[in-house]
Amino acid sequence: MVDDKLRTPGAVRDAERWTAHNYHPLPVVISSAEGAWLTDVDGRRYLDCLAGYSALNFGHRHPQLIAAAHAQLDRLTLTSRAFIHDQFADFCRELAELCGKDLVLPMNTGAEAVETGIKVARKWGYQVKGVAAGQANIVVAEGNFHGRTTTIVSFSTDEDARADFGPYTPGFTVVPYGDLDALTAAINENTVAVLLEPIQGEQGVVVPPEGYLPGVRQVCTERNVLFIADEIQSGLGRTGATFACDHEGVVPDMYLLGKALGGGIVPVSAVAANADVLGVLKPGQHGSTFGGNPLACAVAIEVVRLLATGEFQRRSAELGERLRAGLEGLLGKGLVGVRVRGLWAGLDIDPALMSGREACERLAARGVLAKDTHGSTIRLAPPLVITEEEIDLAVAQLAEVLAG
Ligand code: IF1
Repeated sequence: MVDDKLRTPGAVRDAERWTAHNYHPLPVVISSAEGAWLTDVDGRRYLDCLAGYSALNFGHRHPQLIAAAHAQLDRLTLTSRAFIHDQFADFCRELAELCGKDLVLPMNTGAEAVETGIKVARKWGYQVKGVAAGQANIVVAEGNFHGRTTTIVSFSTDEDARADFGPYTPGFTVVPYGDLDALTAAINENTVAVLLEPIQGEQGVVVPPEGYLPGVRQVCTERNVLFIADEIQSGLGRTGATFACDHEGVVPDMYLLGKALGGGIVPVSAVAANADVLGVLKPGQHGSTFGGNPLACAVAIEVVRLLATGEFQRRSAELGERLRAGLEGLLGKGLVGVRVRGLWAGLDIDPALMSGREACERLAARGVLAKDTHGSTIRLAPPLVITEEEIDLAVAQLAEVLAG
């Protein structure tokens, strides 16, 4: 029986009427949120197991982050980089220190950080490494997801993301993810960088073989190639460490950061690298209107300070083990694959049972919101403020969905 007093159906119709259909969202209309919980327009509550694709690592409306935003809103929101503002140096310094790098270049979206990394690597290749003009090449991985610009989708291996957006940007070589020999063989005198997600998010939380990242680090050092780690989704506490690269003691030449850097409040992204790399950029050669704006810096400073305590990394590591135990208990009970790193899980559902989308629809009906990646794979990425009881709740609801 359809309850005609519900506001959701009308709100879903209105959204569909007035927007391009570049997404196929679940028919859930959120009106408020706090911590790990969302409330829809009809007052129904959901446990958030997507966290804005890892942009909400600190939960919805974290008090310390909201307070910083409110305070800055009442003082100064935008200057452009034509001038300096009083939050800028603290943000860049504290983020550089968190990364162990000399310099930070702030942007807004993850794709802008990726594009910045590509441009800096190419310029470094010509001006420092001595690559022939216009010949710079960057090695990337099959199954990559680095954003949606025309250059980035030029090296995507996902036809949905790439088809009919040509002509494509040249200068990229795609190799199988996790295959160090193939990556090494792809490096030549024109290679300026290797660009990788340390764990592939959209591919379904694919963790590379032990030793792969250290091997990439070594070959990049030996061949004078920049190792660019896209930690936009894997970074900032998600995997149980500050960066996913930390798990194998690997330090890339460039960290690409985004999503949670903005605390789930404002878009904030950044490239962190040493001066011998970021120093190739001179005034007028790169930038953006909102990159490094006062509001973004004020929020991101608090994000960096939350991470500096190590509390969220510890929570993610410890609670991630509880999540892993719960999910591995469902292997053979509807799950055919489980990959977990901290509070980040990729789950392969038996395709004979249901698709990832169907599983997410059924989870939503049970008050848990998650997102499928491809086919019958779903990703769980709750805010790192989730509790043990809430993890148990999510696993229990998934078990019920899989049991049919
Ligand atoms: C969508 C995917 C996730 C990212 C990594 C860069 C970016 C992303 C590792 C670009 C962004 C988002 C984009 C959003 C959905 C989501 C996503 F499904 F697209 F692939 F998380 F897995 N590097 N990922 O994950 O950052 O420009 O979006 O700020 O486009 O549908 P952005």
